[in-house]
Amino acid sequence: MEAVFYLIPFVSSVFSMMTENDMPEILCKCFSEKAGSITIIPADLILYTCVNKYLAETWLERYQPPGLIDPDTINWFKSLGRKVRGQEYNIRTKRQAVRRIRREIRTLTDAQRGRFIRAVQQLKTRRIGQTNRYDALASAHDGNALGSAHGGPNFPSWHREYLKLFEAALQEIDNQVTLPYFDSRLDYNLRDPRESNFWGTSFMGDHRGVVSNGPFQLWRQRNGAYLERNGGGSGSMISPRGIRNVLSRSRNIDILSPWANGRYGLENYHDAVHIWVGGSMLGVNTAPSDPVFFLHHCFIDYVWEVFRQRQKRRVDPERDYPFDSRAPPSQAPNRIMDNLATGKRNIEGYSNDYTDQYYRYASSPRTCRHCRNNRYPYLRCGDLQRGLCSAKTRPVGQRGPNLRIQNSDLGITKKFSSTITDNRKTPARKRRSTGDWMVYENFLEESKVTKIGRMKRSINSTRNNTKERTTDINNMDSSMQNSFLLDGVPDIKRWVFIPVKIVHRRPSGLLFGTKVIKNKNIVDGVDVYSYNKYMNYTDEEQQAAYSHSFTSGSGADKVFVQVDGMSYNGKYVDYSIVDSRLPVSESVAFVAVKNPKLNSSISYISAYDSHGRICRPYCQSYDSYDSYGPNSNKYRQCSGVVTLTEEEPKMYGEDIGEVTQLLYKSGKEKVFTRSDENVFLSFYCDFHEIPWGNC
Ligand SMILES: [Cu+2]
Repeated sequence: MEAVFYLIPFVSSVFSMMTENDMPEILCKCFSEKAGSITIIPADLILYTCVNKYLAETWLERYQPPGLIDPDTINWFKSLGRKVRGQEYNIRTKRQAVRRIRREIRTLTDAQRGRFIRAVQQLKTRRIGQTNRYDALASAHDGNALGSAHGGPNFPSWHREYLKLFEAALQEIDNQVTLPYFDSRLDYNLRDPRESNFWGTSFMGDHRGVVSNGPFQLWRQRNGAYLERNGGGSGSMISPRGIRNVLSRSRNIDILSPWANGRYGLENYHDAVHIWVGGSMLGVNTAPSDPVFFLHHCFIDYVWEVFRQRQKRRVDPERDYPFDSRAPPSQAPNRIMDNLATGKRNIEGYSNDYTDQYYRYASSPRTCRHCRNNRYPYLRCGDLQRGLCSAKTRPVGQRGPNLRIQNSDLGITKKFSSTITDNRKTPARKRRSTGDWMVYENFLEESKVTKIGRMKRSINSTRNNTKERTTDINNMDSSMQNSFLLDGVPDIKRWVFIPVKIVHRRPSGLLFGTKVIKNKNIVDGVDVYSYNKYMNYTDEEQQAAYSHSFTSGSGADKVFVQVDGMSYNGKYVDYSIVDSRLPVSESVAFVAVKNPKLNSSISYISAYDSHGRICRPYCQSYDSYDSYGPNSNKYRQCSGVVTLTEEEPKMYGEDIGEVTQLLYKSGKEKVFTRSDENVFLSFYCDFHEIPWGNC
């Protein structure tokens, strides 16, 4: 249908086998609708929303999700639905509320948490139809539900029913279990949320790459890929201020997409956690493969419940289902919920029955009076100043195997120890930040600065000068894991690698520790790298960034490059390291796209930094080769949607070595010059302009 025309590549040049496409209309329209919010919310949230919208509307042309049509699964879902209703019936006849209580996972006893985790593990081992129960449930969050359960008024309702099914499935195994929630505000309040006990071995297990410890270690997704996380790349835990923003509204139309785009949008805050966890949680169709999904969504449901309770003073929450032509038609109030087989209509997810009959929430231990004196062994009064609880951190030994990669791990020590000896026996001094710090426009915290012209002041304000913002917290010590899932099969051979050039300009608001000494005195407010005549760029308006994100005092920072299959079902993310101290820093990232040998390989490639800001795509324009020669390396702004074909010249590599050869011709001396004519795509990260062109 609609999607057919995206599959016809727009051939801009016959010279290359990589060509630029026009941006699909769904994507382009979505970007231009939301572009106005880029100074309020990090643009990678807009990217996330719009890419998901495109993927939701085109899934049928791109792939067949497994497991949705399995009759055993459908019957089981129906029986779960009946069980939920049976519960309702019993309760009604006894006229007694025996609602189950859902609690924050850190407030459960070890025994309670253990039972919950064992029930989840049981779901994964007990079979249903062609698969196991866990995967059967996970598969419901795919296909039609991509579009009818996200980006609109049915987001909280569909997920409420979905969580209820999941909980009923747990209760089939252990009747005492309820679904706990993950209040990520408790982790936001940590200096570094990656250190939270939530990622400990008796909770969710580690967040670095393939999940290789904890109760879900080496789990497989329903398509055979490993369960993966890339914690703390970009994205954010949910800030207390963010929740206050949402709760300051009283109508669903003010907090739900597509009407609420900015700081009141519940789904935005939810998205930021999906991005923070990364890996399996990043793709909407793979997200429920991670049990974290259900705990995170349970918290979103908790927040929505608080919102609904507050609504009761003014509005009837059961009738406050916003719907108009801007919302996806599949989210019409009377349409049957997709994929859940319980026969409920979308609007029925707004019914009070859920929390009147089935469950209620124990309030979250947010403030210190709830978590003082070790009342809960996994929480502490972490933010004394504001009196807020935070998660405790994991023991250092539990923070993952690759926290520090030593040479011996790479097999290098042995090889060189006989020839190269290091006589310096003194241990390397642990570098700590000496007060390098930086500020960002507050995302997820209501900003005092909303107008472009006032940004300047915020950067120099005293509030932002707190020494608390140290820079030893950042994501520079973690790598990146991809699933290599492509059209349902995880295999690196289905992908090929392409080089992507990153040109990064120094963001504003940074101050590094290299002080300028002029005429015997320290010059305030500048460092050696910002003290120059080359660019006076640092005070200008720029895109919003996550408030809880930091740049290393060394200047090292990551720019992520993300690939989303436009003609296939696959996602790939990697990063390139840039030096944020420099006025301009350039580097190359390698990302994978669908192997063109497997037919149509159209990908949307985007780039964003670890603070959520988006870079602008540029494509090589070869049509100027007559006047400048073919190596002119002229780039012009483009959509980022590219088609890769098998035609010559080959602009991809089957592995990283082959791509490297594209950039540096073989030969001993030749590696000193990189030839960019084989780099089709480049990203310009100056964070100052709206990164998307007009439709
Ligand atoms: Cu979802």
